[in-house]
Formats: sequence, C-alpha cells, structure tokens
Amino acid sequence: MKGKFSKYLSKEEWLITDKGWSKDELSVKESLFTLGNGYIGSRGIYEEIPDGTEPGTYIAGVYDAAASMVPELVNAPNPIDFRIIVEGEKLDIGRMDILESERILDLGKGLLVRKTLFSDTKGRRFLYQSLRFFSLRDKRIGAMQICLKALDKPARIIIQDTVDDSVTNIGSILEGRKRHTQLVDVSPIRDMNYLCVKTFTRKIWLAYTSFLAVARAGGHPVGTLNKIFNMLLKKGEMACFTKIFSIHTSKDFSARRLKKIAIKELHRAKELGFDGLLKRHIAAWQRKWEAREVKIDGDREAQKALCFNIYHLLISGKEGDDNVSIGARTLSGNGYHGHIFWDTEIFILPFFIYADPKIARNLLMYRFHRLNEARRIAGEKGYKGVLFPWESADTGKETTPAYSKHLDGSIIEIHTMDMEHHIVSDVAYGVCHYFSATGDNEFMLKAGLEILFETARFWASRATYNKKTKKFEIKKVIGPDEFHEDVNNNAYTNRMAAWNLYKTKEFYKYFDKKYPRFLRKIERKISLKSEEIEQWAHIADRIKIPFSKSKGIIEEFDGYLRKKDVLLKTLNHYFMPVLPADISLKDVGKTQIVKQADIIMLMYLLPEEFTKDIRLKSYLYYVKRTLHKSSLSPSIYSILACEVGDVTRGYLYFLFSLYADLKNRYGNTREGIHAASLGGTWQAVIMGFSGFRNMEGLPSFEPRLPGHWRNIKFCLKWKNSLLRISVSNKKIKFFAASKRKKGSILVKCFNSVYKVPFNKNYIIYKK
Ligand code: IFM
Repeated sequence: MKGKFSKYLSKEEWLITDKGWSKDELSVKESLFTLGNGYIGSRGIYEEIPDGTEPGTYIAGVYDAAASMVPELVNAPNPIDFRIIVEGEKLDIGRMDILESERILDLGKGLLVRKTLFSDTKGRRFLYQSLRFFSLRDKRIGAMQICLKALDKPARIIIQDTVDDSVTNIGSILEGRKRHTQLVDVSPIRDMNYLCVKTFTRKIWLAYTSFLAVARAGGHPVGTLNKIFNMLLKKGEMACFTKIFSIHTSKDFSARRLKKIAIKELHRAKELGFDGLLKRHIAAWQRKWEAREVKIDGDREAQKALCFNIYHLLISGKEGDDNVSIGARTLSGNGYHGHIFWDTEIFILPFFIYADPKIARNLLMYRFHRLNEARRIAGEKGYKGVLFPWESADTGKETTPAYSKHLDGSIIEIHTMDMEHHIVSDVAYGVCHYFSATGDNEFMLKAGLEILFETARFWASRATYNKKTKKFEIKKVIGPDEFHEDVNNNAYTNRMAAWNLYKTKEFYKYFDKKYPRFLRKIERKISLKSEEIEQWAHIADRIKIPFSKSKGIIEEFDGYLRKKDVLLKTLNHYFMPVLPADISLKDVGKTQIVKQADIIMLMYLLPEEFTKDIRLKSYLYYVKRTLHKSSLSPSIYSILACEVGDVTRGYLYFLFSLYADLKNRYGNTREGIHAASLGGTWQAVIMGFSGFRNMEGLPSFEPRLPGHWRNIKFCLKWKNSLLRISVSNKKIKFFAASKRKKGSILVKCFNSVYKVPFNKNYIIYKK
C-alpha cells in the first residue's frame, strides 16, 4: 500500500492485507483485524460503521448479566465511530462506489491501516486513509488518525465523531441483542469529551475521555469539542483528524476518582501526541515480539499465518492482572459469551508458559482466586475438593447456558456443566506444566499446591469403587468428545484423574522435603490429612482405563466399541473428513464417530504413559473416526501424527488449524477468534514438528519437520534462562541465555542428553 501511512508499516512478511470489500465477509474480517493489548480488544471495524458492522470493544474481566441467560463479556462503548458526509452522501464502504480499497493489519506493530478511494454519485473522488492502534505501552490509550482528500472538486463535509454507547451484545439463540450499560455522565471537560457508563448488574463503571484535533493542509492540529461539525475542503486539500481516547474502569480505580484519573491520563497522552504515542506503541511491540517470534524457513505462507496466530495470542494475554483469564474467543468477539473453558489451561497456557510465564502464572491465579466457588460447586453436587465450572466468567460460578445451538442449527439442552468434569484435572495439569518449566516454588506454595490438593480431593470423592471388578470408576461424564454424553469411564477423564492423584502425591512429597513449614500451613488451611494422600495413590492405582485387548487400543469409554462403527472415508478438499450422508448429527452419539481429539488428546498430554504400539494403533483407529467438529482437534492430531511418524498427515492437520480463522474454516469466525486453535497451532509447530516436550523438567527435542521446511527458529523461556533454538531434522542449535555467566542446562536431543553451556552457541547433530 502506498500512501500517507505506509511509512509506518513493517515488512511484507508481517502484513495481513485485505483488498477490496465484501459485505458477506465484513464480520469475519472484523474478528481477524482485531487490535488489542490484553487489557482491551477492539474489533477491526470500518470507522464509518457500514450496515452490518458488529462493533466490539471488550475489556478483560468486564462481565455483566443483565438480560442474558448467563453473565457475558460486555460489549463496551465503541470509540471507533467516525462518519464523514460529503455533500449529503456518506463516505461509506457499503454504499458508495469504491474505486480502490485496502486494509492492512500490521502484526509486527499492532496497527490497522486503511486506504479507500470513494466515488460519489456525481463521480467525485475522495481519498480516505486511516491508521489506528490500541497502545501496547499505554494500555488504556487508543488513537486513530483519519485523512481525507477531495481529489476532484472542493467539497463541503460534515464530520460526526462519537464514542457510541448504544452498542449491544449479539444475542445468542432467543435472547436478542442485549445492552449491558447505562449512561452515568456525558460532558465536555476543557478540550475533551467525557463519557461514563455503568454496567447494569455488576455496576462496573467504564469511563472514556476523548480528544479530537483537526489539521488542514499540513497546518497545526486544532482541538475541537464538537461531535458534529462541518468544513469546506478545497480541491486537493488533505484534512487530518486525530482522535486520542482513554478507557478506564472501576475495576482498576475507585469509581469516585475515575473521572479525574481518566482526564489526567488523556492529558498526558495528548502531550505525547499521536506520533509520540505511536512511537511508544511500536517500541513496545518490538519488545513483545523479541523472543516470541517463530520463524519457519522454507514455508513463507505458513510463517505469516503462524505469526497471525501468535499475534492474536499476544493481544489476548493481559499483563499484571491475576484476576482475569482468556475466553474461548479472546477479546475479539462475543462467541461463547466470552467464557473461559479448559481451552485456557490445555491450549493457551503452554504458549504463555514458554513465552510469557508471568501471564501464565496469572492465568492460573485466576483459578486460584475462584477456589471457594469451585468448592461450593463440588459441595453442591456431593463431592469434596473443587469442581471448576465448565464455563467460567468473572465470579467463578458455573456460567454454562442451559441451551445452545447444535452444530446443525437446532436448539439443544446443554449437559456439559453437569458432566464435563475433566476440567478439574486440566487445571491441575496446567499447574504442573507451569511449575515444571518455571520452577516457581513461590507460586506453588501460594496457590499451586492448594489447587492440586483440592483437585485430588475431588477425584477421590468422584470415583466409585466397583467391588466386582476391584476398580475405581468414574461414571456419568462427558469426555472431550462431546458427541457422546453421559458415558461411564471415559478414558481421558479417568487417566487424567489418576494422573492428577499421582502427581499431587508426588508434589506433596517433594514440598514436604523442601518446604515442610509452608506445607504444614497449607495443610492447616484446608484441613488436609496424611491419610488422604495415601488414599489418592490407592485410588489412582485402581482407576479403570477401558482397553480393547483384541484391537490393542484404548477404548474411549465403556461400550464405545459396541457402537455402530462408521468409517469417515470421504475427505473434503482440505483433507478433513466429512460426515457420511446417511448419518445425521443428531445420531452421531449412537456411532463411534468422535467430535474431537479425546484419546489422542490424552496420548498427547501424557506421552510417557502409553507404549509406542498402543499410541500408533490408537492413532490409526481414531483418525478414521474423528470428525474434527471442534477447532480444538486438528492441532492435537497434527502433533500425534508427527509422533507416530505420519508427518504428511500432521502437516495437513496443522494447515487446517493454522487457517482455522484466517480462512474461516469453521464458519463462525464472525463470533471471534478461536483461542484454543491459536494455542494449538503454536503447539503443533513447537511440540509437533520440532518435537519439543517438557519431559519431567528436561527440555527434550525430537525434530520431524515437514520435507520442505529447512528449520524452525524460536525461543523458550526455561526456568531462569532463555533458550534460543534453531531446529532442523539433522541438527539443533542452542543459545541458552542466562544471567549466570557459568554453568549449563541439560537438554535431551535425538534421544541423548547433552549439557548446553550458558551464553554460548552450541550445536547438536543427529547421529
Ligand atoms: O472447550 C471447547 C469444547 O472442547 C468444544 N466446544 C467448544 C468449547 C470452547 O472452545
């Protein structure tokens, strides 16, 4: 793109370009072009709000329950609302003739840049250019600049600039659109406009200040308080409008002081000016990408798409706040009401563990702060310990709606909140994973151990003893494969529960040796008895794992193999299986068709628990029966495929996950970016192709790159060092940056253990 803002743009490899315009793709593009900084997410809407626009401004942790079945992430007032009317015609991409249009999302710098050439009904052309960003450095500040040139004739223009507080959340099913805020205050203050709204039920105040300046023909910008004003634009003259705004909430500041703080902050931002703010923002993005970029040598397209996935992960993780988590659709849309699922601990958390461990810790602390609510949920159902809600929002209460839209569009009752109990061990898994990569004892003593003890307690009370078989069983569950509800002994649930119990005992012993005094404190706090710990191991040893001796595979749950066997033989042109025409989605539960990685998920999470033979046989069995109807599935299959030597297939699954949103593969990107798919895609590259695994505290690599990939370069934060890694199929290069001048780190590569010295290049060759 050539134009006023092109000088700010990164190199082509960082740019996602959208040329032309299509109404049908409007809301999908809005999700894709979301800007954000972890604190706020703002959908990539066109500033003039063409018909069909779905503005979305989401603030991490701001939920409300007014008029909706369940609390949901609030669509806050929209500061990106800027309309221009030329001689009675609105400059509107959906209405005027468009001679040229292009938008660019700069992944490297978090910028959204636009250039549109409009032509009105009289054929007069107007060149419209804009740039906007939500500052990564000054998190509560956003800024945009819009420049307009009348190319053919002078034109009288009317400008309407606003922060729109009439926005609503898109209603799911029967609820209709919902407004979550009411007006508190709207007033001009010196040269700024102030708007304050309050959410209906949680009473959170959201305060906006905004400042608009107009500059003509290269002259100095002059501030204006007018929300509507007009001006005459000479032929060839360019007018530039600069809007700087701030967004503060009473979650972070007292409601009483909010106005003062918001004004002060905007004042400071104004002093920095648009250019100053932009410079700080770009510098912050440069620091953000440092050590978080993944480079694929040999696959430019995949490299860019991967960068897109990582960008969306980066803008969803909030720094410095241990009371919010990341919803299934990040801060980019209203999908799943902004709720938090197991997606966070299993799919998203690993990225943050190795890229930004402080954010990873915060994600786990979000669960810790809600333990009491999880205790209550467990207690209400007659269990001990904690049962995390299947869907969680701000309070930690269960927020799964009673009804939802089925994949075929019909309305169905939801049972996940009553049965999808594997969320408990998923959170425990997240805790252990975090600790094994960071060695953060302080976190474990403050929160991690308590989470582990309470999750183990849950499973001990959840499992029932079958005297006949002498096994513990977990009945009436839904595993990750949600096509099969109310099943007994789902292997994923049972094996993860057993792992949760063993691991907790192991951690108890470890911390008992290292920090006995602290451990006693936790024991007192939650009245933990030593008999309980012994009982955990006893149960874990005897939990039933359904296994088919004849087939040599793990059976998904009791009776799974007696269901109608349907092989998914037909593949679509993305090489993904399609449902046979004679099976309806309503009947899939009667068949062996699996919705998403379940047994395969288990084998990925606990690689050491299954022999090579069982893994291969199970993969070959389930791969033919899994429909991948969830975006959580292809990435995990990609990894398992690599592990069992099916890299070609692994690459196809990877591609599907990689483009899940960029190409709207699930048809619902409009509702927001699929967070789990972002994290799963990152894992497919790092854990799948480079073969990185955290083997009980030892970083281990077993590369199996697709044939056309020369190498993958990436960084991993590991305890107190930063590993810079370049992996190819034949050699692995390390640079283990550490503050310690001497010393080394142990790594396992190609099945042997090596000592990699700190702060030196070190190459390991495959023998
Ligand atoms: O958590 C997932 C679940 O596994 C499948 N359905 C969508 C949920 C949210 O992404």
